[in-house]
Amino acid sequence: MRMRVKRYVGESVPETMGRIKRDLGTDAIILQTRQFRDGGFFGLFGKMKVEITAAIEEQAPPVSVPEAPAPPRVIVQEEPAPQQAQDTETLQQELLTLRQMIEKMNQNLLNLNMERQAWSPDLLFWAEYLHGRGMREAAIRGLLRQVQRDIPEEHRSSRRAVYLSLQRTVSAKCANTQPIQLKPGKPCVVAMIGPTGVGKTTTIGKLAAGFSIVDKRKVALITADTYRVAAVEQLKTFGDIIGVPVEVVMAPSGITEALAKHADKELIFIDTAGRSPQNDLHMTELRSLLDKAKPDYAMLVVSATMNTTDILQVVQRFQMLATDLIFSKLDETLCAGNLLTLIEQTGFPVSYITNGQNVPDDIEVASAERLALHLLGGGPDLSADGYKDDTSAEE
Ligand SMILES: Nc1nc2c(ncn2[C@@H]2O[C@H](COP(=O)(O)OP(=O)(O)O)[C@@H](O)[C@H]2O)c(=O)[nH]1
Ligand SMILES: [Mg+2]
Repeated sequence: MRMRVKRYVGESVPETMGRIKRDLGTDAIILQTRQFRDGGFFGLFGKMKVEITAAIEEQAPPVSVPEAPAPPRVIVQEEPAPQQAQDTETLQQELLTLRQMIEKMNQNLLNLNMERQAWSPDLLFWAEYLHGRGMREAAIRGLLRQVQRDIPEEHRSSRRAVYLSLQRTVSAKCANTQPIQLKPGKPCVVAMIGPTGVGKTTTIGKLAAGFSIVDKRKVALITADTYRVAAVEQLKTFGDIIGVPVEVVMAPSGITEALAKHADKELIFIDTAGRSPQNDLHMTELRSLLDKAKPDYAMLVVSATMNTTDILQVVQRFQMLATDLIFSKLDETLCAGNLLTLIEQTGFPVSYITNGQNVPDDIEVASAERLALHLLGGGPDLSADGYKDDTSAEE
C-alpha cells in the first residue's frame, strides 16, 4: 500500500471537499486543512481560500516482469493460519480507528480555525485571555457573544469596556450564592463532601472558628473520616483550639446517635473521608452516611487547582449527594475560569471561597462579584484605557 497525497485549494470547504471526493473517492483521508487570505497587502483584504491536503491509499505498483521467463519453481502456497487472519483483521480495525481519529481531529481543527476566524482581533485578544484563565471554549463563546451584543463594534477595542461587560455577565452567572443559614430551635447540620485533599477538614476548621468564636454560636464537630488516624487527629486539634466538642463516628450507623448527643447545638459540621470518586464502595458508604444524617447542607468542596476533566468527574459522582459548592485553594491558581462550567452545570449555589491555609482567616462568603473576580482575574492593565463606562452610574 502506498499513500498518494494531494493538495487542493478552493473557495469554500464544501466545494473543495466535493472536488476531493470526485477526484480521490470517499476513502480519501483529510490530512490537513487551513484557511488563508489570497493576495491583498500583507495578507489583508485578500480573498479567503481554503487549502485541504488529502491522501488516498493506492495499490502497490505492479512488479516489473522479468524479461526471460523464470525457471519453473515449485511454490508451496500456505493457507493463512487462523492466527494470521485474525492479526490482519485486528490491524485493519486499528487502521480504521486511526483513520477515524485523524478525520475527527481535522474536523476539530477546522472548527477551531473557523471559530478563531469568527472573532475580530479585538475579541480574539479576549478569547485568548479567557482561555488563559482556564475557561472552556463553550463558556468563552457565550461570554464573547454577550460582549458583541453589549458593546457596539467601535468600542470593542476598549479593554475596559469589554472587561466590564465580561464582569457583568460572569457576575450574573454567579449570582446564586448562599452562606450557611442557622435554623431557630434546632441544629443546622452541614456535611463537607468531596475528593481527598481539597480542603474539607481545613474549611470546617475555618467555619467552626468563625461561627463559634466570632458569632458566639454553639458548635459541634463530627468526623466520619476514620480512614486515616491523622484525619481524626486533625479535626480533634481544630476542635481543641477552637474549644468545641468533636465526635468520632466509626460507621454510618453511629451518626444518628452523635447528632442526637448535640441536639442542643446551633450548628453541627460533619467531616467525611475524602473518598476517591472512582471507588464505588466508598461512595456507597458516603451515601448511607448522608441518608442517615440528613444534613441541611451537603457542601461539595472543589479545589480551583483541579483540571476540567477531574472537576467533571467529581461532579458526576457527587452531584446526587451535594446541595452547595465551596471553591477552595483559589490562592493557588490563576486558572479558576473552569469553575464557571461547574456552576453552570450543577446550578448549585456557591457558599464559600477559601484562599489559603490559615485557619480561620482564609475564607470568605461567596458573592457574585468576588466569584467573578476570581474566575475572570483582574483583567489586563486598563490604566491607559480612556473608556468611560456610562452604565456603572445606574448600578
Ligand atoms: N493554598 C491553600 N491550601 C489549602 C486551602 N484549603 C486547604 N488547604 C490545604 O490543603 C491540604 C488538604 O486539606 P484538608 O483539609 O486536609 O483536605 P481534605 O482531605 O479535603 O480534608 C492541607 O495542606 C491544607 O492546608 C486553601 O484554600 N488554599
Ligand atoms: Mg479531611
